[in-house]
Amino acid sequence: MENRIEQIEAEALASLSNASDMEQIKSLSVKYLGRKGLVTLFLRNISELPVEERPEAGKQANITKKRLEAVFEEAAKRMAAGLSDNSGAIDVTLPGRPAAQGSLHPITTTTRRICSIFARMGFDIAEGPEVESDYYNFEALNIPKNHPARDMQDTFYVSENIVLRTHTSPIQVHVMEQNAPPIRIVAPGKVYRCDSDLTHTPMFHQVEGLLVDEAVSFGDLKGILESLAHQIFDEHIRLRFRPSFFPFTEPSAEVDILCVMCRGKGCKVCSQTGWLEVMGCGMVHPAVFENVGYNTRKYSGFAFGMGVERLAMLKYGINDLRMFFESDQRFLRQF
Ligand code: 2NL
Repeated sequence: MENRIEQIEAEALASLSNASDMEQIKSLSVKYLGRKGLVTLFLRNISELPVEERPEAGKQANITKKRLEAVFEEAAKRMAAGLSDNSGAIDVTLPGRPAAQGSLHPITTTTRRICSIFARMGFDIAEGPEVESDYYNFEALNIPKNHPARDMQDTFYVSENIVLRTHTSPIQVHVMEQNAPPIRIVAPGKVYRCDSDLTHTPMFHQVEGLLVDEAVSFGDLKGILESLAHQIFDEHIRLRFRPSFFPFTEPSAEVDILCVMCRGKGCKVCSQTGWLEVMGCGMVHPAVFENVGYNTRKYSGFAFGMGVERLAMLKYGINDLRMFFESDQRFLRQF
């Protein structure tokens, strides 16, 4: 008779392992554990067994009943949770969950593009800290103590002598301090200005460049920047150099490109001028060279700086700076 209850249990477990929906689990539960179920009937009929067999048979049947109750409950739970394979194994034939594909931020793409264009022209990529001393951010670059760029309204001060860099130029000062000419570097990175409105964000991205060697001319600078503009926009794009002022370059110039929207006819994007300002540049001021210990009679150099957000907006036709900072999937997915 002990064999009979073992038989019932084995049969119940085998049937359960083939059950493929909740309906089947429930009907098996009724078949074995219900009021007229096989286990229930077995227990009820124990009184008909020979007296000496009853205690052992009762004990066995109760163990089986408990075990089956637990197994049925677990199977029902797993089925309800959508784990249809109630044997506990993983169904390797199920298709995998699709992995969402990310994409690079347009600022990253644009920065990398600019850097790779310069890398092909023989420039190294240099990086540096975003928190800088007043000396590297201003003093070494010939920005005097009373210069408007140092005002509290433009610069985030960490303490009296420590600032969030307002440009990536300090990277180049570090490189010049530690290396003799010739120098050919581009310095990409985040920069910070205490400024926030429709066209300014407190953090934005810059790429600056520096080339120092013997007999470097403004003509070299023009050639390099023209090549850059041709590669970023197109080979027919025209450049215009307008005289300007930066404390760290002399002479200095602002670089315009022919408006990429209207090709010079005049439109909303270029404020009817036909030109777009895209960067600043110039020949490195001798005072900067003196600060890093370079011989100003032997060496000359040029430097330039551009805002990555502005270039990316022109390149991709984005008309709202804030799009770059909102992490909106519908915007980012397009790149
Ligand atoms: C702009 C203008 C510029 C520089 C950056 C530079 C760096 C060193 C020495 C001299 Cl170490 N100059 N950088 C020069 C001219 C212009 O940036 O409009 N940036 C967004």
